[in-house]
Amino acid sequence: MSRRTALAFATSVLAASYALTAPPSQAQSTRDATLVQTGSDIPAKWQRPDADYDYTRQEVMIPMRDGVKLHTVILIPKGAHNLPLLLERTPYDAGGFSKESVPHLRDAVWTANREWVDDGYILVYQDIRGKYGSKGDYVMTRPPVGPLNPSKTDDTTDAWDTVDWLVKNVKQGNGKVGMIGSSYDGWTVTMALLGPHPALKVAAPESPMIDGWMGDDWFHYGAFRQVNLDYFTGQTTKTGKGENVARTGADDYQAFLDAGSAGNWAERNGFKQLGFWNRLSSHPAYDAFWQGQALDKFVAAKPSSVPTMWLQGLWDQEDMYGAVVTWEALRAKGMSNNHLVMGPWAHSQVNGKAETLGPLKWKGDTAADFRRDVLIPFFNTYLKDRAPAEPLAPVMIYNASDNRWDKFADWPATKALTPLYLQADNGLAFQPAAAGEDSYVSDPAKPVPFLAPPMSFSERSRWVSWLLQDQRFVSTRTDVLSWQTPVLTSPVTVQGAPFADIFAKTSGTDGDFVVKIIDVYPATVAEQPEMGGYQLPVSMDIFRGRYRQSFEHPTPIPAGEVQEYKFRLPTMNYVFKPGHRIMVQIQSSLFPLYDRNPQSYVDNIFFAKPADYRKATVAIQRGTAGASAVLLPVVQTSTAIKSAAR
Ligand code: PG9
Repeated sequence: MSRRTALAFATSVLAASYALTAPPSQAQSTRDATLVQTGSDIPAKWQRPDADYDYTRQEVMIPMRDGVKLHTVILIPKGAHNLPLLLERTPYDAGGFSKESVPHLRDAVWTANREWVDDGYILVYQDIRGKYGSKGDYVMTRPPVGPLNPSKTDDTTDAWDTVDWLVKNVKQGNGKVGMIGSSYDGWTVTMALLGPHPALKVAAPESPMIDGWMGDDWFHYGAFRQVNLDYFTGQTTKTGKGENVARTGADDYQAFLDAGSAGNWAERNGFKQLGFWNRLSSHPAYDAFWQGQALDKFVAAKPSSVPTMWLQGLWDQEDMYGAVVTWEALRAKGMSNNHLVMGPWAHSQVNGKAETLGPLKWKGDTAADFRRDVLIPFFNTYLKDRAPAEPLAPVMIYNASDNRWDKFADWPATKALTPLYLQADNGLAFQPAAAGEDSYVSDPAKPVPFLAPPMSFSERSRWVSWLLQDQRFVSTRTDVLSWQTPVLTSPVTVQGAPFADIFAKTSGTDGDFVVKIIDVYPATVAEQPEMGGYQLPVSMDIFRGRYRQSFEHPTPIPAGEVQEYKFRLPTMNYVFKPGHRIMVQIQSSLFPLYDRNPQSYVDNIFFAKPADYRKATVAIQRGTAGASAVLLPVVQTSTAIKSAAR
């Protein structure tokens, strides 16, 4: 470097270091102001230019009557005029229901909503109180205003206030609103029906959570569904998405066995901080707490005039109970425009693709076809004054055996229940059996799994199809008893809700009864070889024995005395085909989905102690003294079964 260059270099370094050390005000005054940013680089509110978008996305905070504001996303097609609004209220992040920064509305929404976009709807998603972007307190499936909810607001008033705001403020709307949503969101639809705004013209509760004790998410006839423990933390540890409970091992069967009781699992994992867990675990029986939020009773007490389509999957692994029972309650009240649809679907599958379920394959996409041909035309009737191509049947239930939709003017197709009796030598027939019993030892240390271990509740594909699982994985266990008909020579058609009517004695003082109605496939099936001999559950449920006389006031089972356990099983529209057999299976656990019954009576099973869990010998009765049977709404009977009866 020459001397001159070296001097020039030194001067420039000096100048630069002066500029760096000079006070900012001086730097700004002597230099271009765009060189320095004084505030945050993030604008207070980013306005996304939407010139290339075919819709506008508005996020608003809608005020409720008590001043609490609910975060609401409104998607309006550009150029919209006189369009109806489709409203979904959710605890699952309204903002996430559509993608941002996606210029075409069809691409921004999820599968089921594309068809509504195509038909011309304004889509509205709202976070319910206390979840995600909404203000206020969150209460799990907040009970209606009344003894369990002393405030002046609930999801009925919040839906009313939201609809009111929408029809007054969304200028592109036609003043008519339809509500839709599955599961929890189906619960919010049902809540809206308890006091609907006049602009709410049509509703579709899909797999709605209606009675969490009888047969929807939390319990089935008093047996607790431990899969909800992750749900409690997911929903109630944070305003947004909470976490699942941490696992120290890969197998939930072992993890829940090691925990002992559900209460021990919960409390070791910090659940004492969670209000809903504390309330639920203090009310194991069907007392005022559960009765006071059973929505079928509320809906039937004050039927709305809003045309409603109650939707549910035939193998719905989460909310199998509510839709059909509420439809029945309204039907009993003479409500017209009350529709029931049961598809060959798992939970919420109505909103996805439904070409298959477990091992079963349907003709086409039964969910997309249904949405296009039935659901959207139903909404259009009331929101667009567009008459459907053909009148809608009051009841549509998929017939999985014949692979088609069956339509009914009324349901069940028959009110008569035909007993299918357990027989000696593991037979099953429509004619009463001679007296006898079949017994097994139920050991809480080795409960019958609901899915073959190792298993994890988070394995989605196994979870959505567990109700269709081939039961051969347990039917050789000594604590699982099976009875089956001879091979059928003509079809047996069952249309309605069957009942389990089991007479049993146990050496314990409490116990659970799991009853399954199974379609046993022929030993070989040419069209689908993997179905050879398949034991397909068509209807099953669990019943906690202490509730055999009263759901509200449980009582110990007198050890060694025959008792009757009678309970309704999930609805069927099913044909047992020639070449198949009907099987009934009984066992005393379905673990870890359901918590274990200690089999010795304790006040609150959530907090049973290790010493309370005891083996019991369970004897299922046959014959005149206790003729155990499943009671089937049979509309067509196989003579083969009758003649084969012992
Ligand atoms: N089955 C879920 C649920 C509904 C209501 C309460 C708790 C859980 C759901 O899918 O939303």
